[in-house]
Amino acid sequence: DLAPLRRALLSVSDKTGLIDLARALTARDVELLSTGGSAAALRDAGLAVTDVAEVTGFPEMMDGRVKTLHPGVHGGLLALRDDAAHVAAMEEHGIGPIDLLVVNLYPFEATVAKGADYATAIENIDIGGPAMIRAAAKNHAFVSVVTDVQDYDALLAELDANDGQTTYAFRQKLALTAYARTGAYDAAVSGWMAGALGDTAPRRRVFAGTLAQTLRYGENPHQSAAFYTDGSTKPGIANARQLQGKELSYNNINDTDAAFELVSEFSPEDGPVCAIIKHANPCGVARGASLSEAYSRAYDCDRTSAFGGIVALNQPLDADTARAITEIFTEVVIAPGADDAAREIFAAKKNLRLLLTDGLSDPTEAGLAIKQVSGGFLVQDRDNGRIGEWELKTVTKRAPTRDELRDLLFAWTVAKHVKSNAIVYVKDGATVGVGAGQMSRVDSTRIAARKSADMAEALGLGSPTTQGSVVASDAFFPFPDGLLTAAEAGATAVIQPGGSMRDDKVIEAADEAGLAMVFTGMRHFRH
Ligand code: 93A
Repeated sequence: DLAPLRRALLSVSDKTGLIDLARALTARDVELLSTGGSAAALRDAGLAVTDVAEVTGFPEMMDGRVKTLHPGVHGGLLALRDDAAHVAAMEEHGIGPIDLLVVNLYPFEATVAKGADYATAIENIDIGGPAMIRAAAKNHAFVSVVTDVQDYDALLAELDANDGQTTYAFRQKLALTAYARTGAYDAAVSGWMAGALGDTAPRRRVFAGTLAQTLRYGENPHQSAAFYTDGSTKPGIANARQLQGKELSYNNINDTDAAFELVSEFSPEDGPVCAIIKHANPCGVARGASLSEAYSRAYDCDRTSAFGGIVALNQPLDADTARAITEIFTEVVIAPGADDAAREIFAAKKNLRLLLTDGLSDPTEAGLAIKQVSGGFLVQDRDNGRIGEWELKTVTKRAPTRDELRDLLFAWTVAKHVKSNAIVYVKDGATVGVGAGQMSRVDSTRIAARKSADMAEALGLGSPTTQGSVVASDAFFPFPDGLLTAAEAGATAVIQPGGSMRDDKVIEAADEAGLAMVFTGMRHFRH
């Protein structure tokens, strides 16, 4: 057991809670050491404080770049109190022990998030803070280190419960938090530099995020879970404002992200688009003359699956659309905005979650996709590939008509967001059949067509909705069978990457069936 805390060093950029904490420490006869701005704040509050400059014998210098980097500080943090030689060194050099370190770092992440210029970002890289945090955390056998304003209360409660000291277990936890903080901090610096230099190669990146939210549970109730943000300030799930409804679950976050990333492929200038997502796959995506029409056409693709789904819109939610959405059970709606009338309609549905993003995400933006495997991470560039109409290669005798071409590109864009093997039938700017996540491409083709036929029957239509549709495949058809299944279902045109060993056979089959087929030369696997 350690003697009660006697000496603390407080050096914080975020002064939240500082005075209350310092007061509570003073009341316990803890001597306060502090750096420039923190010391001034403490003095303003009438508290007694010793300047670190007095401890180091040096003034803070070089615009504050060198304040605490001195044996007078680091010796006091690192000395082993039960080691005679360490204690002798402290005495010889006039170094007093520091029992508690309270530091929060220069706000590097917030500074770069605000779009600071290069020099400002560099100036906001904290050096002395992380050095002290790492020193104190290493010496957690004797020293408590607090790096999070949220932990001030817990620290005081711990002191109350343990005669003015912390327990070893508590200090261990603080040390763990401290190293997580300095690790994330340097990761943020490295990530910012990668962006600033335009060098986002996965091999030079480290990954660390900031804990944004502890989730009630993970994918299943027996899995604990949390949400970490990477510091991005762009529109998207991490920065969406939730206006109403219960807290998002792990699956909600995953599905809502999938929905929003998909709908963000469609610029608002190209007209309203709605995507409905279940289990991270779209069960309906459609354009409409109005937003509510886009919603109802997306809904008509697969009404059964849309129940309890996630709805994403590429334009602000309006009253008509809000009314249509509230007719069935929906988990989450995400949109760039919502007008007052729409908000009012939603307000009556307390459980419906509404998220606003103030914009769409940029599908062409570079980024990283990270996946965990046993014992490691797989890292790749985000799939920001897009195909323009001019890049398509017609490989059949018949070229697609204008209408077919428009639908082919729509189907291709949707297929990019469907788990492989992905097959997407589209007619008049609306999906009419989606086949997702099958181990065989021909199965995806069949399932999508069958679901479409079921839907046509439910809607009381005479013929399957795939009649006169076009079809997209996220990867090449290895054999003609999948393509012929689509032709049988009534598809008239096909978009796929091409590149199979048997492309000639597949093209021959397409010609025989009177299909128009274009190759993209780009694949969109999504596993
Ligand atoms: O520029 S620094 O890296 N050099 C230092 O020696 C140093 N020591 C503490 N920044 C340093 N700090 C940081 O100053 C702390 O991490 C904290 O964020 C900030 C507190 O400064 P002030 O008390 O003057 O507001």
